[in-house]
Amino acid sequence: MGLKPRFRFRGFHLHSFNQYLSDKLSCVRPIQDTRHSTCQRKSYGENLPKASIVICYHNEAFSVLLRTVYSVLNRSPLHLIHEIILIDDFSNLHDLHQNLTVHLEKYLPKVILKRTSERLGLIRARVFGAHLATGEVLIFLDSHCEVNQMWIEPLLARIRESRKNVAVPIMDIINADSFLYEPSSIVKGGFNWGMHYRWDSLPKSYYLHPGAEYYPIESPTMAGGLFAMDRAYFHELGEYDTGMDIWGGENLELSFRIWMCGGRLEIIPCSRVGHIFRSRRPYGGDGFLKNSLRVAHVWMDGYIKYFFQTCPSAVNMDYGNITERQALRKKLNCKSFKWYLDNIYPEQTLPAAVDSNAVIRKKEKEVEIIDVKTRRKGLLKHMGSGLCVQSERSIYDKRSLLTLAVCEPSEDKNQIWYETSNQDLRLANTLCLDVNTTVGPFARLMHCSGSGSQIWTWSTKDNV
Ligand code: UD2
Ligand code: MN
Repeated sequence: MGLKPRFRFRGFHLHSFNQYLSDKLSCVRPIQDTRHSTCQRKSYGENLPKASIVICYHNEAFSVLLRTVYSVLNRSPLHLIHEIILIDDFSNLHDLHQNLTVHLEKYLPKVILKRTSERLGLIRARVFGAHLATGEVLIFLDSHCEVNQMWIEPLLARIRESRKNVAVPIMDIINADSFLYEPSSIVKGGFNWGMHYRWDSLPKSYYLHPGAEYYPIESPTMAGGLFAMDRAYFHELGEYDTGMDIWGGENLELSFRIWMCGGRLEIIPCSRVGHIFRSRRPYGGDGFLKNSLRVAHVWMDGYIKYFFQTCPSAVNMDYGNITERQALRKKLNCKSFKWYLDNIYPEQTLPAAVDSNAVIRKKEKEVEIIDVKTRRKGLLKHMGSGLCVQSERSIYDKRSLLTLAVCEPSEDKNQIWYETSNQDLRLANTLCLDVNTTVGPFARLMHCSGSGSQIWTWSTKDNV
């Protein structure tokens, strides 16, 4: 007998994914091997360093958390797993801690579970977990992942090559509604001047290199949740900024620090880990703006002005004391942000001057406010046919494909595009023009995410 709809929705409300379905799936399940076939033939030798896997969570769904742990145990050679450390960041979900304790004692005695004595937020919780770890390498995972075949070997092999390599797997997608495991394309990490992480596509030339399908790719930033790093190096490099709260910013901070202070950050195409991407964070609290300010003040030198230009509400916000982190930058003798942009992220552009019509838009269910400015608005006219681009369905319909229709330069919102300071194009100032590269290049409407798949440039100067 199924649950009444009321209870099905409860799972969505608590977790922003289909918990009802997850509870019905086994915690051990086969998933598609999404690696390139060349990866399947590679081997990495015997003497790989052992890893401590650190997984922090606040109010994670029991079935999803267990599936994360089981996937690690079932798809890694056990001699490479020094330990799995679960950090319960002061969850208050009924029975979660009790059920987990019982399950681990009964079935998984090697998995360590520690609970924090107050809500630390994911950044401090990770530092707490890293201090308990004793393996040679630290691997952080979010609590809603499934690792794929041979995910761990290529990460560890890269760290064996150099302890200053920080290795990031390709993040596949576990669909939040259907729980299907879907491959994602190979992209790099970047950021926009609102200090949001974004995915940047690789230049076409990348695919022409022999071995491109398995060779590590230098990445200016990482998404933050999944990476492997030599444990002693993590401490040497200053762990995380523990002045940061709950969520956000630590991924860019660590990325800048790695590159500017002598390390390397790489995406490893042969390592694949699925992650549930949610459209909304279901738990309370967020430190994004304050955390980003700390990052900008410590690491970005004069370039902080572009952050303020993009996000004026940050200018007068309190961000706490940063003297320790500034001292760390000095101690480690780190390079300038200009060096980082010139050498590691040359494709980054600076925001153009913007007009003063600030459009403050609330994203999803008021999770955060993004300051986005409109540069101009108008129709997108196809030169050949003289037709205009519009949404196939409603302007509010996510995933809607786009079609060409007779231009209606009136107030019909269905054809009015807003170009913003984020370099994206918003239909009726709502959803963004996005390219889906997973199933071939299709243009569609999606929530604005600041990702590389939503950045557009003009091909000729006067073509407005
Ligand atoms: C991404 C990262 C995430 C983190 C974040 C920026 C991936 C896959 N995820 O957001 O790891 O870097 O960007 O900060 O790259 N959690 C706690 N305590 C809290 C809040 C969250 O332990 O107070 C846990 C949470 O249960 C989850 C992890 O931290 O396991 C990351 O949180 P998220 O999944 O909400 O973040 P995500 O994936 O949107
Ligand atoms: Mn996550």
